[in-house]
Amino acid sequence: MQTDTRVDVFEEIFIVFLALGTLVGVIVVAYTLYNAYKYRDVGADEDEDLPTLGELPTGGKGGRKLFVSFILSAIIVVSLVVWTYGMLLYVEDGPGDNPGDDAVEIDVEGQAFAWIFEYENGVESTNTMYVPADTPVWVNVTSTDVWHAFGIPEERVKADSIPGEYDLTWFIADLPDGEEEIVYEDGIECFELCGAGHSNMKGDLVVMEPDAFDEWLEEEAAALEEDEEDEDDEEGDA
Ligand SMILES: [Cu+2]
Repeated sequence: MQTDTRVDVFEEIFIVFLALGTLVGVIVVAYTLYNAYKYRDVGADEDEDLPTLGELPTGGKGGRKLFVSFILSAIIVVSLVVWTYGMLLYVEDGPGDNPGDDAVEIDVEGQAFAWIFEYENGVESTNTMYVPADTPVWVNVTSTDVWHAFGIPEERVKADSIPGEYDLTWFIADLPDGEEEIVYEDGIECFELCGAGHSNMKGDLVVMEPDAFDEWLEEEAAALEEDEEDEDDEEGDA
């Protein structure tokens, strides 16, 4: 099953609004021009029965055109609202379960002025986030000091990074055809003015093949274990 990414959803919304807006715009302008031409001033005949000042217009057919245009507009607007709301609920709730079994969870911690990422097996990375492609990635965002905002414009992701609060959101990163890995340099940014280093509070997003991601995660975990063992040894020697 092909799951929509956030990028897909927002692109779809954009295209539907653009197409409908263009269609309605073309119809309105064309109809206006048509009427402007149809009722153009061709010079009135002397004996024509012209309306006089203060005379009420007649022949409006009970406002049928007005009624039809109003109903049409209402149908378009209401359908757009309902449809967009549904799409945004999907963006809010994520694909399938929240988070599903196939998903990857990453804890994100903002701190002045860096991003710390912690993966499910305890591995951490700073300012570089590694994610598997075509997999729902759930990020749980918080902060250790002041208010930040975690954002990845490329993936249409933004979440509050606030001390004591956890903002859960998700995304699915695509890998361009034939690519095994793609790096979005400075693809991660802070979107809340948080201090002197705010504009440097950036990170890279690395999208990898799922197998490569698992491998990387295991390697990092093994390295972590070795480090800990070394530390234990040193403590033992002392
Ligand atoms: Cu910040």
